[in-house]
Amino acid sequence: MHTLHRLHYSPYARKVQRLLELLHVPHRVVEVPYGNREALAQLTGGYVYVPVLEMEGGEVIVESRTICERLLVDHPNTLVPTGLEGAVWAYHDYVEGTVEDVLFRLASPGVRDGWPTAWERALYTLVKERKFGAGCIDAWGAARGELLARARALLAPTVRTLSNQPFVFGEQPTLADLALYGQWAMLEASDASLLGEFDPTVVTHFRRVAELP
Ligand SMILES: N[C@@H](CCC(=O)N[C@@H](CS)C(=O)NCC(=O)O)C(=O)O
Repeated sequence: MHTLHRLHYSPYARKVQRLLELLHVPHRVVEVPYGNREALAQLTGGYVYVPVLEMEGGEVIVESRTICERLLVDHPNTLVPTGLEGAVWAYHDYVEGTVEDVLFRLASPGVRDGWPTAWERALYTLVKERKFGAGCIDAWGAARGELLARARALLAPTVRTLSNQPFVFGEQPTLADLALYGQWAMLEASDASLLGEFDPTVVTHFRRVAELP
């Protein structure tokens, strides 16, 4: 059985988890303690981000894009339909680049405040401040309205599409929907009310993808 190492709020890990479920791949999910990644570092040889997929045979794969590529090759599926490969992967990459760049800022204050220990809150803050500067998480909290407006504008074409059809590329789900699902899961993990502040279409899409058998 495969093992997925994840953090609950990680959009990349949640995308991989839903993919494992949709492909009906037997797996277990290990929640990595944010403040103690010793086991993860030992498993990977020092990589302490998530997701990490530990394959049944012992192979360890990091980077969610690489994990998805491998799972999609190993298990028959219709998540990257013939003829749409470029478009589906491009949309996936757009969500995890341009869209995530706004949404993680919206999610960060809630994710930080949700850690149960002072050490984890401090570590999360340190990781973000090393990259984005002192006080960045509080600044994003203060700019919530502006970030929401940017996110709404960015996602407006997607919302228009999803108000006319159930999934990004039509009647059937693709990897593009799983990438969006990961983002919705991150917002929900940060603050249960955040997702509802977008168009209700987004909430419906989140549920629709979450409930796919
Ligand atoms: N490009 C990587 C990104 C992985 C990544 O950034 N993971 C974040 C969670 S979303 C993480 O592990 N953060 C650990 C930390 O904040 O210390 C992927 O797609 O797997």
